[in-house]
Amino acid sequence: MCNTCGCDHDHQHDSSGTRVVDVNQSLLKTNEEAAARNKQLFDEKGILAINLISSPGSGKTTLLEKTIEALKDQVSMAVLEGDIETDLDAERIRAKGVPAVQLTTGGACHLESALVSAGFHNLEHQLDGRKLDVLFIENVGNLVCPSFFDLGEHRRVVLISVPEGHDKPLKYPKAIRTSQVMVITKADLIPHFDFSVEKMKTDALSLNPSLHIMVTSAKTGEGMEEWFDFLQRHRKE
Ligand SMILES: Nc1nc2c(ncn2[C@@H]2O[C@H](COP(=O)(O)OP(=O)(O)O)[C@@H](O)[C@H]2O)c(=O)[nH]1
Ligand SMILES: [Mg+2]
Repeated sequence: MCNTCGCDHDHQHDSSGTRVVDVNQSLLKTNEEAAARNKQLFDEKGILAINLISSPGSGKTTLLEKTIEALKDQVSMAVLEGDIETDLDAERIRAKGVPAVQLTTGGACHLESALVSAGFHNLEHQLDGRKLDVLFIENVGNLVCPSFFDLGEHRRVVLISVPEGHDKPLKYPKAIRTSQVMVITKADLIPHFDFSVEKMKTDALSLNPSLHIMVTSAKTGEGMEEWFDFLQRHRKE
């Protein structure tokens, strides 16, 4: 119940008495409805949709490049690339021989379901009827905003790289709580940082006990098999 206006909703008012969170709630509700439609479409088409979230530079695009190299002959993949500007990441994916559509948010720090829907329809034209097994959605580099927006994905994967520090799960709890998988990336750099894998795992599991945690290095290949197995096990038949 709101103490300011006495209505049943749990919202806040600014200094002029105007309700401030209703707009956000309505935006989130609109997004959730579009996310449900996305998910239904992905289900109908037998596509496993994966939403990758992380800070800029944690290694999302690199993980996708390595995944494509390893699984291209067995798994049909495509990528929706979210960025504020440029189509540099989509170009990196296309260079590996996989269709990619760039979603530029024009300043927004996260992707929303309506943009994903538009991007997916664009992608379908490129696929020309070809069945897709896995759709990766690389979110805008940001560990905060993307956690609030369901895109209709089946699995949300949060990446945190070794140079970012092992304290990040506690500092960005929403990203950890809303993800099913956490990939610790750049494990090859552990010797160069004061980084405790155990501390990071313990903190992350304290926020989300069912989180599946992997430790990987795209550079050395460490842990990559576990990631590939995960994708193979969860793709739809
Ligand atoms: N040492 C090391 N560097 C990596 C690894 N994965 C990615 N990088 C580097 O991290 C930088 C950012 O990677 P990128 O995939 O573009 O991150 P994104 O912004 O999350 O998509 C690039 O210079 C990559 O070469 C890794 O496993 N080990
Ligand atoms: Mg990227």
